[in-house]
Amino acid sequence: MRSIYRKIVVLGDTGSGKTALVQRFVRDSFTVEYRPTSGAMPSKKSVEYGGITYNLVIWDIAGHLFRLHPAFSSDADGAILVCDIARQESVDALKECKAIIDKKLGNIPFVVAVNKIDLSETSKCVELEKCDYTIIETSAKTGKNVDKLFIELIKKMSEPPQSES
Ligand SMILES: Nc1nc2c(ncn2[C@@H]2O[C@H](COP(=O)(O)OP(=O)(O)OP(=O)(O)O)[C@@H](O)[C@H]2O)c(=O)[nH]1
Ligand SMILES: [Mg+2]
Repeated sequence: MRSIYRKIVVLGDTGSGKTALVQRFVRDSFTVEYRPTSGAMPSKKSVEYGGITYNLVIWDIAGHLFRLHPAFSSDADGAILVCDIARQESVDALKECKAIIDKKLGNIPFVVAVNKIDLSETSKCVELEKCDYTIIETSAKTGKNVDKLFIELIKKMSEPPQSES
């Protein structure tokens, strides 16, 4: 089977659940206590999709660092932008993240995780749904849609690059 390497960056506001989503995906576990990420943490996982093995290196980047665009984001093949459905400032930060990606990383594939849907009664982020993004409602706590989130990004990374319009 063909095997390829892909680097993914996980970006978003502090406390939105980036580390929890990566931990759920890679180790299928969840930690209730909040331990802020201090820099950037790489994790590895291999996933099969469409007859190809994707060897993923997933960089979980501390929320307070996303504006700095440090070197660990620069050669990313794809991005996951995470917000916390219950906190408006994390939705605002997501939009800012997207603008930074556009400017600094160019037209790379990305998906949006509207996380912590286990805490929300509506489980819809109306504001983001107006944008033309691929939005996955996730819960790192229950595991809901976490595999789907990564598979959607792999799908996008396996498509030919979109031309800028
Ligand atoms: N209920 C619920 N809590 C969650 C979920 N995801 C994360 N949390 C909690 O939210 C807090 C922050 O999660 P983290 O994954 O550490 O957040 P982060 O985005 O990595 O934060 P920084 O590293 O500071 O940028 C922790 O207490 C987690 O247990 C979720 O889907 N549901
Ligand atoms: Mg973290």
